[in-house]
Amino acid sequence: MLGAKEVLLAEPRGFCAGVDRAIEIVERALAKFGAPIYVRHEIVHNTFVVNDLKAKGAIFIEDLAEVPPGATLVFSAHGVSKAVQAEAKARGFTVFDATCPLVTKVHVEVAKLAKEGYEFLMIGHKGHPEVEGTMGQLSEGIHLVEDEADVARVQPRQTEKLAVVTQTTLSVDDAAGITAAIRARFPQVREPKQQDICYATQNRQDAVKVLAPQVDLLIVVGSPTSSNSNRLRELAARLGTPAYMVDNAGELDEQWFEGVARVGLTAGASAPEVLVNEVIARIRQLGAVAVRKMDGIEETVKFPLPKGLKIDAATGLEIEVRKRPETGA
Ligand code: 0K2
Ligand code: SF4
Repeated sequence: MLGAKEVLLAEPRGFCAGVDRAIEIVERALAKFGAPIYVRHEIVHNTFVVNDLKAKGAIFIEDLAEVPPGATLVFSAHGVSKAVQAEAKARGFTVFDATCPLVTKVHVEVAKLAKEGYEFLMIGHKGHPEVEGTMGQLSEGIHLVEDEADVARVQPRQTEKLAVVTQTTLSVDDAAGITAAIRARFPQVREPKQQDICYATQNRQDAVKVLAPQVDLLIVVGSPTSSNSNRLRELAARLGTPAYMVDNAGELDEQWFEGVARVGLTAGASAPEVLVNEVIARIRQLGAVAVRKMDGIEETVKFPLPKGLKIDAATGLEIEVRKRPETGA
C-alpha cells in the first residue's frame, strides 16, 4: 500500500472517431480479403493496437517497395503524400485510405489554396508522418515551422499570399503561440477558418487542464510515438503536476505513487480503453480504493467507412451507398 487513494478519470480520453475508423478499416479489410493486409505505417501510434492487428494478419511497412504486386494496402490515419498515393496507384494495389477525414480536410485546404497561388507555413513536428503527408500535398511552397525561432528564420518566396496550416495533434497552447509569432511577422497571413487542431486533441487537452490541478500525479496511457499522447503528459507537467506516460500497466513504477492521494488518469486518442482498465487494476493493487469519472463533454463524432468496406451487421452483406435518384423536386 503506497498511499494512492482515489483515481480520477479524465473525460473524454482515449479513442477518437478517426482512430476508431482507421482500426475498423483494417479489421474489415482482413475480414473481406483475408490476410495479409498491408498497412503503410502504424495504423495509429499504439503498440497494443499494432500488435493486435499483426496477430490478425496485418503487415506494417514504411516503404511501398515492401508491398507485393496485387496486395491490398491501407494508408494509416496520419495520411500520406501525393507521391505515396501516386506510387500505390501506379503499382495497382487495392487501396483503402484510413487517413482521418480531419487530416484529409487539411490536405484539401492546402490543394485549394495552392491553386489560388498561396504559399504555406505548416506548424508541426519534423519527421511526423502527418507532417510528411500534409507537406507532401505540394512539391514546393510549404515550409515547416516547429517553433517561434523557425518563424523568425523562415523565408517564403512571397508574403502576399501566405497561409498557415497545422498538424492536427499539436499542443493547443504552443500552436497559439507560434501562430501569434507568424501573425506578428506576416500580418496579412491567412489562418484556417476553423483551427486545424482537431476536436479530439482539443477536448483531451481541455480535460487535462481541469484534471491536473486536482491530482498529485497524472498518468497518460499512450505510446512513445504518439504526438497527441505526449502533449497530454507535457501539459500536465507544465501545470505543475508530476506526469508520466506509459504504454501499458507494466510500465507503472511503484515509486511514483508514494505519498500520492489522488491519481489522474487519461489516454491519448490512439490508446484503447482495455489498457486504461489494466492501469486502473494496477493502481488498485497499489492502494486505490475508488475510481471516479470527471465530468466532461461527450463526443458523438463518427466518420463513415470508405466505399467497399461497409458491411451490414445483420446480413453480413456489403452496403452499397447509392445516390438518391434525381426527382427534380
Ligand atoms: O498523435 P499522433 O498524430 O502521433 O497519432 P496517433 O497517436 O496515432 O493518434 C491518432 C491521430 C492520427 C491522426 O491525427
Ligand atoms: Fe482524426 Fe483528431 Fe483522431 Fe487524429 S486525433 S485521428 S485528426 S480525430
